Amino acid sequence: MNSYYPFVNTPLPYGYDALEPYIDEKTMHLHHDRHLQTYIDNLNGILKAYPELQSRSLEELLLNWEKLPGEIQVPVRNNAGGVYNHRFYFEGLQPPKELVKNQLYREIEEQFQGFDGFQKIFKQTALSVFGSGYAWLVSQNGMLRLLTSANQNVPDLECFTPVFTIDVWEHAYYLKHYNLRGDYVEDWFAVINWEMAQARWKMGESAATRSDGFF
Ligand code: MN3
Repeated sequence: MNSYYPFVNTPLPYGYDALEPYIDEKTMHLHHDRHLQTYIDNLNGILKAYPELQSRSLEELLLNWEKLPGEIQVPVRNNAGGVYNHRFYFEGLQPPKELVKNQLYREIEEQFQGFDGFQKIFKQTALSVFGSGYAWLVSQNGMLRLLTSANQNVPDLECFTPVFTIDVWEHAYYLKHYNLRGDYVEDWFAVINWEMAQARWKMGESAATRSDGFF
């Protein structure tokens, strides 16, 4: 996965149909090849006119968007966010397989009074996103927390380490689940990549930092 301009749409780490029957092939095609591609194209289009920003990583752009030239602050936030969030979402999934209860899974059980309790509260969180956005499991100083973000906003990467996320924009589920976001959330639980989630959780303490010398 490349993190610098020009950004390219790296292939999914599994087949488009690999998440069936939970997330359908057509949705994955449209979601990766069209929706994510559009954010990548838009971000490259913006940065084309700002060569001084082309050496900045995706994370740096997101952490420092308020220091960017005024006219591109919101477009960079939206489009770099769209790239980051979609990559994070897609890479956090895997074909359905038997659940291995790893350390992260057990930590969730402990911090949320059981896995069923966690699923319930995560689903409520995902349902609470008004309109389009994401629900996240993040860690902060060893504590797991649930967050939501609107549109293509990214959680504050300086404070939180994202562990996994669900895209609850309608384009992520409408073809299969219609308006039933809750059913999509339940299906999504079957395709979480627990090893990836655990690796992200463990990387937590090497969190990104805002750079004072951005300009
Ligand atoms: Mn999406």
